[in-house]
Amino acid sequence: MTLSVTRKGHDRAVALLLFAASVVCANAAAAGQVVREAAGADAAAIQAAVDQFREDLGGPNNGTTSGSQAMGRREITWDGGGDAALATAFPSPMTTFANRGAVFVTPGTGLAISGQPMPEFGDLNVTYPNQFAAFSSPRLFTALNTNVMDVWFFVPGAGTVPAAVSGFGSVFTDVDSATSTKLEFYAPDGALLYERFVPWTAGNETLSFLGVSFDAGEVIGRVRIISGNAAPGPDETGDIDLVVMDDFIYGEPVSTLGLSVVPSTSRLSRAGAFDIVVDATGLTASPVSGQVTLNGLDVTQAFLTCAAQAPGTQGSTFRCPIARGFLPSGDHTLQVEVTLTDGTRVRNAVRWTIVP
Ligand SMILES: [Ca+2]
Ligand SMILES: [Ca+2]
Repeated sequence: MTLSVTRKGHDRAVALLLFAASVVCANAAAAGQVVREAAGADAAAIQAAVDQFREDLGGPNNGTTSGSQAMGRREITWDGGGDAALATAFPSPMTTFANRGAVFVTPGTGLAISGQPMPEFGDLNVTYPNQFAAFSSPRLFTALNTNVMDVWFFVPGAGTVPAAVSGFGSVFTDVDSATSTKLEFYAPDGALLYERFVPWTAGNETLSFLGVSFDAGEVIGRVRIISGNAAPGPDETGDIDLVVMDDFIYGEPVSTLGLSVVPSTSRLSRAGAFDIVVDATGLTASPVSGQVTLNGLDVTQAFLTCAAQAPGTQGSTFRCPIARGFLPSGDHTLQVEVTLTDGTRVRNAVRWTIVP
């Protein structure tokens, strides 16, 4: 879209008809989360699910390349330093991987990467090397004195520009319970988009994988990881299920800075009218082009035509009124992406659950 809206041309009825046609098409295409998961005795048991998830996100693996790349994904194996590396603890927030666009926060006392002198967290408990196994050898990851941590996304680099991704997945080791280990996916506006337990399998030194991406345009600003039902430290006895993490795999982080959409992610009554407001006034450079999608389908022209006719559209704030009953019941995701004069892009999305 061109963000300088002209007010000539189509009348508002045409705009709404266009938008309506887009909604009908987009509704047919509505999907949502794509889940890849597996659990088993060894790396081979989850390899296909991991590879399918990588394919969902697309390539290449952008490693530590600074800035948000046009395509691809990021991965963290924790294996830098190799076999000789010492077990290392980090304070929260842990910014070590900000160059890959991820910062870790925990309510516990910190986070740790496993290593010598007793790999697989034998430093936390001497039984753990017989409990846990690596997917990518040799190092693993955990939060300390808690089973809870959050992954926040930033534009890869200094970790100062908030960003969002299209999907996130993690490998876990030794998930023994169907309800101990979970991923929660939150939109940039803070609303919960989806949550799912990580698949389990009996035995020790097993591996599990859960990866979720979104194909209707949703983006994730934060992932909460609940890893097992207790903090690492004790022996795994009784109902305790200790779980630690290996590889993180996630979509390329794209800045959300200065771009917002309301209504935010929420339930909306079909009986009510509302205005879609896209606010791009906080962008750090001038917009060059952009795209609006509804449920994954391009509705840029319809949205701009609607906004051009509506009161309340001025400068970099775009308003499109939605009449009562206009959107069918169900989930609808509106995503806006803008390319700036400096070549960077900004992207945000909301999901409305329309209820009767
Ligand atoms: Ca590893
Ligand atoms: Ca366990």
